[in-house]
Amino acid sequence: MTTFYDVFNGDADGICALHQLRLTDPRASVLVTGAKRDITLLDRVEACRGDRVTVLDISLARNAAALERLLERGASCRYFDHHFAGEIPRHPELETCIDTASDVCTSLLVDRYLKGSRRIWAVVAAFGDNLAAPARDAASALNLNELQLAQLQSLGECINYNAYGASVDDLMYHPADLYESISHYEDPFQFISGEPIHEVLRAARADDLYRAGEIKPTLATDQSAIYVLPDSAWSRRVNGAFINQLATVHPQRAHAVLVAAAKGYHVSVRSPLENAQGADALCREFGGNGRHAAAGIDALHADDYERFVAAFGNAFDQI
Ligand SMILES: [Mn+2]
Repeated sequence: MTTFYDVFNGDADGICALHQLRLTDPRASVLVTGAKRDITLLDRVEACRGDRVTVLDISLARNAAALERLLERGASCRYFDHHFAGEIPRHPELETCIDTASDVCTSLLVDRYLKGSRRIWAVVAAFGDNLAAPARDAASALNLNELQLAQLQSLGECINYNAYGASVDDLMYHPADLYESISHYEDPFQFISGEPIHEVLRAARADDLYRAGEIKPTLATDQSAIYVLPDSAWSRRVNGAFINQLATVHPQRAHAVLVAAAKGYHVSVRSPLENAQGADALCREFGGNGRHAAAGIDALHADDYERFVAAFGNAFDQI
């Protein structure tokens, strides 16, 4: 008996990528997901010969050992992602669709793979990943009006907001449950009106953004700004939405949002939207990872704070 495993990032991009695939090819599957920062998800999969594993929106570089183990056991794997991959292994049972360009997300790669058949969910995901221009490009063939586009943008942002937290305990909905609710809807507008989820998340996100908006930057120039949020659940939930909002309001500026934690900080970095480069290289210097446009550091030690501030300035203030 073949068991199907669907392994996906718990954010809008991961959920919408899976939704597109399963609308096209419905399967009962084992769902493996978590908070956005739970990216070593392949470790949790116990697949063996004949099983089929689909992996969505988690870095291959961070899952390479687990992937190799699954392939050695005889499972076949399909891998869609837009994060830094490192060396991509070659194996007859591995199919990869990996593109780290700054204007794609995993759901747009799945859209390409499915030749646009579930395009509207890729639009939701691209908005969720703060890729508004690619989202609008992808939507251009769908004949949507501005109000509909705004609803899809809000849905993407809300699903994305739900994925932020130190662990799934911080989240309003477990991403597997959220996917399950969405999986019943081919039409995102029917999901918005048929379930309370969008409204619950929209209100919570607005509250959290209001609190974040009260915080003054620790450092701000024309080219970069750093914000430090307190050690609290609302900070951990909102930091992604907050940094995406900052990036949109100041497209020429790079941003870092630090959330205080027990021994230091959780860090999110966005390159300037108008020059989406540098975030990943900066974060890798401090043990983090990500994409050219958006990257992060799970645990920046408090002692490294000054060094990080200097490196952030070097990366973005002299372009
Ligand atoms: Mn993504």
